[in-house]
Amino acid sequence: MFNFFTFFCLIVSLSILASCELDEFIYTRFNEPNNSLTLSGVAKIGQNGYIQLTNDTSRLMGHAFYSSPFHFKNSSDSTAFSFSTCFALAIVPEYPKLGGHGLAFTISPSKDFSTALPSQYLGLLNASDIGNYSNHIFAVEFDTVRDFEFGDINDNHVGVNINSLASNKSAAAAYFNDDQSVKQDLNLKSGKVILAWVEYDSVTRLVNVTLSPTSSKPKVPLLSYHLDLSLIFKENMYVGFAASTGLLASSHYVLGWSFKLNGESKFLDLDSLPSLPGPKKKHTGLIIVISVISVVLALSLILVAVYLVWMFKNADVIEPWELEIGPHRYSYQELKKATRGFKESELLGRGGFGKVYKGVLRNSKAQIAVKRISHESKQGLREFVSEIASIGRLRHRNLVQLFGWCRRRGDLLLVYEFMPNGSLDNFLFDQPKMVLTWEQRFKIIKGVASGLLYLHEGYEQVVVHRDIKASNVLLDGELNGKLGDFGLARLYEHGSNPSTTKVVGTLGYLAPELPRTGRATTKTDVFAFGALLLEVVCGRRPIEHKAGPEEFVLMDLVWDKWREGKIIDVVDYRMKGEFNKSEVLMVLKLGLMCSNNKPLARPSIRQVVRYLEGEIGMPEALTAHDSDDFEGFGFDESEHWNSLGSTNIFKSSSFTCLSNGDENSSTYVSFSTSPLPLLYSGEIPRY
Ligand SMILES: *[C@@H]1O[C@H](CO)[C@@H](O)[C@H](O)[C@H]1NC(C)=O
Ligand SMILES: *[C@@H]1O[C@H](CO)[C@@H](O)[C@H](O)[C@H]1NC(C)=O
Ligand SMILES: *[C@@H]1O[C@H](CO)[C@@H](O)[C@H](O)[C@H]1NC(C)=O
Ligand SMILES: *[C@@H]1O[C@H](CO)[C@@H](O)[C@H](O)[C@H]1NC(C)=O
Ligand SMILES: *[C@@H]1O[C@H](CO)[C@@H](O)[C@H](O)[C@H]1NC(C)=O
Ligand SMILES: *[C@@H]1O[C@H](CO)[C@@H](O)[C@H](O)[C@H]1NC(C)=O
Ligand SMILES: *[C@@H]1O[C@H](CO)[C@@H](O)[C@H](O)[C@H]1NC(C)=O
Ligand SMILES: *[C@@H]1O[C@H](CO)[C@@H](O)[C@H](O)[C@H]1NC(C)=O
Ligand SMILES: *[C@@H]1O[C@H](CO)[C@@H](O)[C@H](O)[C@H]1NC(C)=O
Ligand SMILES: CC(=O)N[C@H]1CO[C@H](CO)[C@@H](O)[C@@H]1O
Repeated sequence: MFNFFTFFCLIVSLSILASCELDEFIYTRFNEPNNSLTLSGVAKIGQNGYIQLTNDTSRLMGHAFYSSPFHFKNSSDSTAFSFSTCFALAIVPEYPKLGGHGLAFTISPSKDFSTALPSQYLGLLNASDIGNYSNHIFAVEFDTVRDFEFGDINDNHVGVNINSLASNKSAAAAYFNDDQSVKQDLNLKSGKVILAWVEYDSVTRLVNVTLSPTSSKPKVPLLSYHLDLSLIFKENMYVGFAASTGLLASSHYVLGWSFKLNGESKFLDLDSLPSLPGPKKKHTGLIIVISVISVVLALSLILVAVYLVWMFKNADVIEPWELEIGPHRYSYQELKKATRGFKESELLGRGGFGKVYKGVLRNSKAQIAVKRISHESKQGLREFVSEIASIGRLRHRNLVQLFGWCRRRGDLLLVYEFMPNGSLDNFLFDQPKMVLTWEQRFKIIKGVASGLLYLHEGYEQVVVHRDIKASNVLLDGELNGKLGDFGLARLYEHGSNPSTTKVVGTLGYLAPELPRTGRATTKTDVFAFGALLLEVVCGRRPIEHKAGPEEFVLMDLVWDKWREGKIIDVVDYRMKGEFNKSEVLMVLKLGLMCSNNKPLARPSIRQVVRYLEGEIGMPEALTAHDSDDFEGFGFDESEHWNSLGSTNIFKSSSFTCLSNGDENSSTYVSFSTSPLPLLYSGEIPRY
C-alpha cells in the first residue's frame, strides 16, 4: 500500500516536472523585463522592442540567446527531437547594396561566444575551431558577403551550416510564390523585414528553410537538407542568433521569434511586430531658435560655399558607378589622416607600382598599408576600378587582403591588410632581419603555394599573379607567408597605352618563353615560384650582381651543384646545417622542376602543393636543364637571345627594360608589341 502510494506520488511529480519543462515560446516584442534572453557582444534591445544584434560599425558581433537550454534529445534513445521556429529579421546595410556580414539562427551547446570572431565567422566560430566536430553547432546563415574561403555561392544567400561556416547546403535568397510556384528573388540586405522558418523533422530527418516577405508561409521551402541532427546535438542546447560585421557593416535586427520543440511554432504576424528605427527625426524648435539658426546658417552657407569650391578643386568626386563596385571606397581625407598626410616616416617601402605607407584608421584603430599608385590616363579608369573590385573579391589566408581603395585625380590608393613583419626578402638576403629556421621557411613556402593555387584554380576565373618574388611575399605576425600585389600587373595594363608597354615581371623570375610570347600564364607563375623556392632555401637572390660569373644566376648554380651531386652546398649557410635534409632536397628539386625551360614540363601549382604536402612523392630523375633545348618555340635564337639558359637577358629590339628605382631586385621588364629601339636603364646585369 505504502509502496503503491510512493509510486503514485513519483508518477504525479514526474509528470508535473515533465509538463513544466519548457518546450516553446513566442516573442512579438523583446522589451519585457521577463524576456529570458541573454545578450552578448553589442546586441541590445531597441526601444520599439526589437533586438539589434549589431549596428553598422565595422567588426562587431552580437548574440541573443534564449537564457535556458532546451532538451533537444530523447533521453531514452538519444534521437534529436523535431523542432520548428519562425523569426522576423531585417538587415539594414551601411551602404545600399553592400552588406556585412550576416546573421545566423544558431543551436549551440553554449551561449558563450567570447572566443568567436566577427566578419566572415559571423560571431560563431574562430579560425582554429572551424569545422571541428566537437563544436556541436547547427546554424542557418543569412549571409550578405561572398566568402570564397567558405565556398559561398553569392552575397545574398541562405545556408545550412554544421560546425563550420562552409555551408553544407545553400541557396540564393528567394521564396516560392504559392499561386504560381514561381521562385521570386529576395534581397536579404534590402532593409525590409523578412520572415524565416527553420523546421526539422526527426522522422524524415529533413531540415527545411523557408523565407517570405509577407506573413503567410510559402508551401514550398527554399531549401531542404537531409541531415540527422542526433549526431550533432548534445542533450541540452541553446537557441538564438549571432551576427557580425566586417569591413562592410549592416545593422542586423530580429523583430519577433517563436519556437517549439516537437510541434509547429506559433504564427508571427508581421503587422504586430515592432517597427524598425526610422531615419533620424528632425528637430522641432521654437521659431526664435529657428530664426537665430537661419542667421547662423546664412553665415555658414558662405563658408560652406567656399569650402565646397575648395572640395571640388581638391577632393575626389564620387561618380555613381563607383558606389556600385565591390570593396570599400575610402575617402581621401580618411586615408590622409590614417597615414599622417603620407609622411615619409610612415613609408613602408617602394614597390613596383608605387610607394607603400603604414596607416591607422581613425575609427576602428585598424592598422593598414596604403599603396599609392599614380595613374596618368583618365581613360580606362572605370575598367581600372572594376579590376580593383575583382581583386578585392579574392580572399584567402595566404593572400594579402585588399580592404578598399580610393581615387583622387591621378592617384589611386589601395588599402591593404597590414603585415607586421614586412616582406620576405628582408629575411633572406644580405643582412637579414632574423635568420629564418627551416620550419619557418617551409611554412612560408607552403603558404605561398596554397595562395597561388587559389589564384590559379580557386577563383571564378584564373588569376595569373605575374610578379611572384620574395619582395611580394609578406609575412604576418606569426610569419605566415602571404602573396601581395596580385592582379596589379593586369590592373596596370588598363591604365597604360596597350601599344607601348606592359609590365610583366621582374628579371630573374621571368620564364624564358615570356619575352617571346609576351603572355603571362599560370606556367610563367610556376617558373617564378620555382625561382622563389630556390631563393628561400639558398638565401640568395635569383641573380646575384656581386657574385662571380659562375654563381651569377642562382638557378644555374643549383643545377651545376645538382649535377655534381653536391646540392646540399647551396643551402643557406645561415641555417648552420639545422634543417630536415629530405625536405630541403624536395624543395630544391621542386624548384628545379618549376624552372624548367619548357612550360609543359613544369608541374602545375596543384601538383606543387601536393608535393609540398607530401601527398605524392617526387620523381627520382629530373629532366635535364638544357640551355639549348629551345626548339618548339619557333624563334630565332641567335638574333633574339643571349644566354638562353635560365637567365632571360635579351638584346632584342622588341624589349625594353625599365627600372622602378629599386636597384637591387625589382628591375621590371616590359615588352612592346611594336619594335622599339634598344633601351636599357637601371641595373641590368653586365657580362
Ligand atoms: C512576461 O510577462 C508578461 C506579463 O507581465 C506576459 O504576458 C508574458 O507572457 C511574459 N513573457 C514571457 C516570455 O514569459
Ligand atoms: C555601434 O555599437 C558600438 C558598440 O556598442 C558603439 O561603440 C558604436 O558607437 C555604435 N555605432 C553607431 C553608429 O551607433
Ligand atoms: C523517446 O523514445 C522512446 C523510445 O523510442 C519513445 O517511446 C518515446 O515516446 C520518446 N519520447 C518522446 C518524448 O518522444
Ligand atoms: C577558438 O574557440 C575555441 C572554443 O570555441 C577556443 O577554445 C579557442 O581558444 C579559440 N581560439 C582562438 C585563437 O581564439
Ligand atoms: C577539436 O576541438 C577539440 C576540443 O576543443 C580539440 O581537442 C581537437 O584537437 C580539435 N580538433 C581539431 C581537428 O582541431
Ligand atoms: C556537412 O555536414 C557534415 C556533418 O554532418 C560535415 O562533417 C561535413 O564536413 C559537411 N560538409 C560540408 C561540405 O560542409
Ligand atoms: C520539408 O519540405 C518537404 C518538401 O517540400 C516536405 O515534404 C516536408 O514535409 C517538409 N518538412 C517539414 C518538417 O516541414
Ligand atoms: C623530415 O621531413 C619528412 C617529410 O616531411 C618527415 O617525414 C621526417 O620525419 C622529417 N625528419 C625529421 C628528422 O624531422
Ligand atoms: C641594395 O643592396 C645593397 C647591399 O647589397 C644595399 O646597401 C642597398 O641599400 C640596397 N638598395 C636598395 C634600394 O634596397
Ligand atoms: C623578426 C620580426 O620582426 N619579428 C616580428 C614579427 O611580428 C611579430 C608581431 O608583430 C613581432 O612580435 C616579431 O618581433
